Amino acid sequence: MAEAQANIGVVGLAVMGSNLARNLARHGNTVAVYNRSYGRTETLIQEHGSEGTFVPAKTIEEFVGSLAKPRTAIIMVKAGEPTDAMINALADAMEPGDIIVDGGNAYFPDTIRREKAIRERGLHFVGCGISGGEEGALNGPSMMPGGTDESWKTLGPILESIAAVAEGEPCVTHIGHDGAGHFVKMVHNGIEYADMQLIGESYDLLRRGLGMSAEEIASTFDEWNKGELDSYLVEITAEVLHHVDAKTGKPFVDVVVDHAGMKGTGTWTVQTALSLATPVTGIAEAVFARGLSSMVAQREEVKNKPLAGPDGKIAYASEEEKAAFVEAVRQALYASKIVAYAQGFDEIRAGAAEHDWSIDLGAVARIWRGGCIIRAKFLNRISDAFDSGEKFESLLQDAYFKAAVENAQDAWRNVVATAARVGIPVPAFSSSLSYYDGLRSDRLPAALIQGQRDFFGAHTYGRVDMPGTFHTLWSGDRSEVEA
Ligand code: NBP
Repeated sequence: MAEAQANIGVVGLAVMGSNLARNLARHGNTVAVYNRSYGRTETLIQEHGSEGTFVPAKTIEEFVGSLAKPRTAIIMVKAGEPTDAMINALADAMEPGDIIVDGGNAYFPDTIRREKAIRERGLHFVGCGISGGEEGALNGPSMMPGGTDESWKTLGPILESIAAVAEGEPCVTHIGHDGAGHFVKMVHNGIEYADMQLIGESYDLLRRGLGMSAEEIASTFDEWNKGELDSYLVEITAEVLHHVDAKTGKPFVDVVVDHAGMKGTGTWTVQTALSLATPVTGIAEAVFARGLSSMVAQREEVKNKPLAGPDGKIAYASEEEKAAFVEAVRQALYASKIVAYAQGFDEIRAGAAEHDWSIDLGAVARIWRGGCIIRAKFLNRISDAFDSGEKFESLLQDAYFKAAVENAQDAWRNVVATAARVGIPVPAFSSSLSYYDGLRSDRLPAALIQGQRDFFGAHTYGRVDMPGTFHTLWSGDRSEVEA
C-alpha cells in the first residue's frame, strides 16, 4: 500500500482528467491518479510523469490509501452511470470527512441527489462545474464548485492553485451548497449557446446579406475583438473564418455540414428556466436554432420544394452604406449579448431563490473572466454592476448596460427589421429585442390573456384599480364577482 501522501486525487484519466491531473501536479500538488483501465494511468506517467509528483494506483483501494486526510478526489469520468459508479466505489473506500468531487458535466438535480446520499454517509460531495475544455483543464480552467463550506476549506486552495487567473484573481469561487456549482455551470453553457448563435447570426447577415467573403468577415471579427466585444468566442470565430480547407482550398466554414450538434446543457438551461418561469429567450432560441439546423428531413424537403420568400440579399448603394450596416450588426450583437447575459443571471438568481443558495453574482461574473468559453472583457462590467451595491432587478437597469443598450438600439432595430425584410433568420437578435421591448412596455397584452383565461377557465384576474381577485360571469349576465 502506498504511503498516504497525495493531497488530491483524480479518478478518470481520459483527456479532461489527465490534463487536470497534470495541471495539479505542475502547481505543486501531489496527485494520486486512478483510471478504470490501467493503460491510461501508465500513459500519463510515461508521458508526463516528469511534470510533477504523481502517485499512480491500480485499484480504488490503493488510490484511496495513497491520499492524505481529509482525502479529496476529483472524478473526471463519463457523466451519468459511470459517475455514479465511481462515487459509490470511492464512498465505500473512504471515511467520514473525506471529500468526493464530481468535475464532470452533471445535471444539477443529480448533484443535489448525490450530495444528499453522500452527506448521509458522513462524507462531503462537491459538484464542480469546470469550463474551458481540454486546454482549460491543462492550463487553467474556470471552476464552479458547490458543496459544503467545510469541503471548500480543503478544496478551495487546491482549486485556486490550478484555476485560470483574470486580473490577478483565480477564476474559482465557492458558488453555494449542493447543486449550486453545477447549476451555474449549466447557465454558463446556456449563455455560451446564446453567444455563439448571436455571432452566427452576425456572420450570416454579413455573408449572405452583404455578400462579404469569409476572409473579409474574419477580419471584421478581428476588429470587433479589439473593442467592447473583446471575447474568446469572437476571437475564435475570426480564427475559424480565416481557416482555409487544405483539401479544397475553400474557406473551411464552407465545407462544414451546417447541422449544429449539442450535448444537452443548453437544453437543461432552458428546461430549468421554464420551470422557474424565467424567460431566457436568447438561450432558448439558440437551442431551437441548433435543432432547426439538424432537421434534415424538413430541410431536404424544402430544398426540393422551395418555400417562397426573399433571397436574403441586403442592397446597399455605396461602400459607406455597407460599412454602416456592418457597424449596425456589431451594435446589434453587443445589445443582444447584454440581454442574453442579463437573462442568464436572472436564471441564476431565480435558481438561487428556489434552492436556497446564496450566490454572489458579482463573483460568478469574475470567475467567468478567464479560463472559460464565455470569457469576455465585458464581464468586468457585469461584476462591477453586481458589486456596486446598486439595487436592480435586471442587469439592463445598471447604468452602464442601460446606456449601452439604449445607444445600440437604433442599429439593433434596423438590423432585425432588415433581416426580416430580406429573409435572413435572426431568432436570437429578434427575441432579445422583443424581450427588451417587453420589459419596457408599460402595458402588456397579458391583460387580454388574463381576460381570455377567465373567459374559458374561470382563472380569475386582478384589477388595476382595486386589490383583490375577480371573475366575470361570462356565460351569465357578465357581471363581475369577487373570487
Ligand atoms: P469521457 O467523458 O470520454 O469519459 C472517459 C472516462 O470515463 C475514462 O476515464 C473511462 O475509463 C471512464 N469510464 C467510463 Br467511459 N465508464 C466508466 C465506469 N463505468 N467506471 C469508471 N470509469 C469509467 O472523458 P472526458 O472527455 O475526459 O470528460 C470527463 C468528464 O469531464 C465528463 O463528465 C465530461 O462531461 C466532463 N467535461 C468534459 C469537457 C471536455 O471538453 N471534454 C469539458 C468539461 C467537462 P476507461 O479509460 O477505463 O474507459
